[in-house]
Amino acid sequence: MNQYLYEGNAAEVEKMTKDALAEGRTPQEILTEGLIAGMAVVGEDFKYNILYVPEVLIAARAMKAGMGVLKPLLAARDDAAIDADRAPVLLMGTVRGDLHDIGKNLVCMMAEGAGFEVHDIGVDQSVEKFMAAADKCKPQIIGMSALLTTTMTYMKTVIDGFEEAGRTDVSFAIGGAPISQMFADEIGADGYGADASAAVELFLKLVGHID
Ligand code: B1M
Repeated sequence: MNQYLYEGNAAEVEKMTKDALAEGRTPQEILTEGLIAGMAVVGEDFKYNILYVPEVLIAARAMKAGMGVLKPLLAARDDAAIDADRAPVLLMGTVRGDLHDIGKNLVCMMAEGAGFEVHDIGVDQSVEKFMAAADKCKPQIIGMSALLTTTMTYMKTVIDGFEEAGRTDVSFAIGGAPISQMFADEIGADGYGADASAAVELFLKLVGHID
């Protein structure tokens, strides 16, 4: 599956994801060892100019084909999920200037599985767009994703924007490959998730569902 993902063969990645499920492998194992591991190799070769943007885009499409198969399973409410009638609202988006959405989409799927009502506003989102969306869906948590060192700084712009508007009724959670706990502390975010599971754990803590 790693190799097919690297080659951008979406049909094979989709088929192998289904086959792996039929063999009894868990969605988590397929995600981590099949899809994410394959994309890590793409990321390395991208860094050293062995692969270029078009090839990476095709690999991303193959990854999304596999994620499409896993989505109903990852987003299915798990046993420990928050009661549906008390579902806290999570607003998620990738920040302005950044078009990476695979990690954000994964976080959204797993948060749904934990019982959150998820509003995903997509990529390249400005502080104004986050505010307009927050007016509509009234989130307890705003989750922001950034994959570029040039866009991660925009997370502070969003947090400052809400603070300047006196909107302190919302918690901010952040994540993405270049993000660290130190950066989260520096920009005044309420927490950082290293991966989708850690992000969901953080969301549950922020709404007081776990300690
Ligand atoms: Co981009 N890209 N890319 N890219 N790309 C990176 C990020 C890069 C590290 C590659 C590299 O050089 N090795 C590099 C950034 C370098 C840097 O900033 N230091 C890079 C670059 C440079 C660029 C361009 C500038 C390239 C160019 O045009 N010259 C360009 C920028 C476009 C833009 O955004 N304006 C660009 C474009 C693209 C594509 C469009 C081709 C494609 C994105 C397709 C898409 O997302 N729809 C792409 C891809 C696929 C990657 C890599 C290869 C893979 C990213 C990915 O999907 N990983 C990436 C290399 C890498 O990360 N190693 C790279 C899989 C995903 C499951 O992991 O997104 O990390 P990740 O998400 C994780 C965690 O980070 C966390 O949970 C997820 C699940 O475990 N998480 C959160 C993520 N968001 C969270 C939010 C939370 C909590 C946790 O909220 C609370």
